Amino acid sequence: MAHSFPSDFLWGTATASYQIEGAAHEDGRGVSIWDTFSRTPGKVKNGDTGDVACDHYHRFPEDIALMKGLGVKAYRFSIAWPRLFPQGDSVREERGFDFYNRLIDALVAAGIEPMVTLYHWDLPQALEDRGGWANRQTAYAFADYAAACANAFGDRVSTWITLNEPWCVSWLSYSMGIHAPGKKDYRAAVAAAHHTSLAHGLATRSLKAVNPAFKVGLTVNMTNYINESPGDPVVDEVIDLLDGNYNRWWVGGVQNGEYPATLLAAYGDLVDGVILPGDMDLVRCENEFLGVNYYRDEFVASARPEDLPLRDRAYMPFDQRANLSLPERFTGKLTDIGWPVTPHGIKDLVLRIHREWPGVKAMYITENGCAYGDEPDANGVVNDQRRVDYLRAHLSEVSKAIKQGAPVRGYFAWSLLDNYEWAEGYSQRFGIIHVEYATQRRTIKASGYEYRKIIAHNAVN
Ligand code: IFM
Repeated sequence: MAHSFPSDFLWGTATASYQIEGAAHEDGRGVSIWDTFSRTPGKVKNGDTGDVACDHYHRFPEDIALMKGLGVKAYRFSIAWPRLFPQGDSVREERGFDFYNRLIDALVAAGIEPMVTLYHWDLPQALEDRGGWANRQTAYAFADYAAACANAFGDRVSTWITLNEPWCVSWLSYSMGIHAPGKKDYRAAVAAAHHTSLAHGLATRSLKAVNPAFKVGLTVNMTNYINESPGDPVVDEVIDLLDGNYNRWWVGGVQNGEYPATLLAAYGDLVDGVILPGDMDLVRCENEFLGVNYYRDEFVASARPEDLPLRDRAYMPFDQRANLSLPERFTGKLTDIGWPVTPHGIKDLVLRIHREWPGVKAMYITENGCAYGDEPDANGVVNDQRRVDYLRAHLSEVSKAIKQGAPVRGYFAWSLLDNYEWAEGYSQRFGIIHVEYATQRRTIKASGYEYRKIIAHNAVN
């Protein structure tokens, strides 16, 4: 059965600056927290850094030609803040602005809509040295940076994503210590969770002050928490807190000016002096869309004594009372990074968003994809059938959700290219285009050709 899409559905691909650009020391780019973190022994697999990555800084014309060949209509990329403002202050680096001008001009010339993410994790190190996202001032610095981008690129860019995955920016980075800056500080993570919300609200206003017709949204990573131990009240309670922490904090903040009450109670006095009077009026804002990144569902089960050693993953005190996503309990397929393949989850999620936050006018799936390590065969063909299956299955579910009323307006495959997968270094490949890092040779994978077909037919046939 064909799963079709509306005629104006926006087909895109997505990347992020630190993951693909390379040229880390060129044209006056300042040091970012990922330059520092990736050089900290033990933090990133094989000590990999983004110094060269996919060398997109020099090879973007080739990458745009590849996108054009696939029939891609829009490209979601991020701007590296330290390329424009190396110290995170008001001192500009014009060569950084020149790079993004060249990139945007080339996209427009190719008939591909540029969709800009302003923050995909490469914070100027100078700002981190003053507390990073745990410091309220970073939200204001971000709003100034957003205004500078709007003034520089707003004649050609009309759709803006403020931050990518604020949950990762706060919890993965300041509490779990897995991403830069690698802190394990619960208090700092709570502060970062609020300051990223505030940054979104402030930046939305500074973008709209430049052009009220801009379309502005936040991209959140969201999931469905599946209860594996129905009847255990502790699991119900933990799921409510996890869901509040991961799914409801940012969407509820932006839409309704409210954070989940049970979560605020769990954070207790950690929010005192962080959420200031009037803040929630700044966090709540008018947005044209919500960006949704979906990869997999999560499974939560009652704690078993034999699982205890695995529970060092817990990043919040309340998380210690149940087991989250233990892969050994999942009987379905896993991708190479160990994530369950749960395509129906993308439909459940967007329908939930539509139901619970009717104020969300439109959604873009700003990321969806999977890690599989398929390499070119003797004929140079990359037959990544598992990614073909993943793509088709998820898009079929998106099509069903749209038919059931979810206002999903576009889909961005993660990722255009194999790239730097953060703490996993280059060990995980998410691209629909293979990159041989030693030569920078690009090879369209079977999934890339499948995506081209889907775009051309506007349907999964
Ligand atoms: O590679 C990342 C991306 O930067 C943010 N979202 C998830 C992707 C896969 O882990």
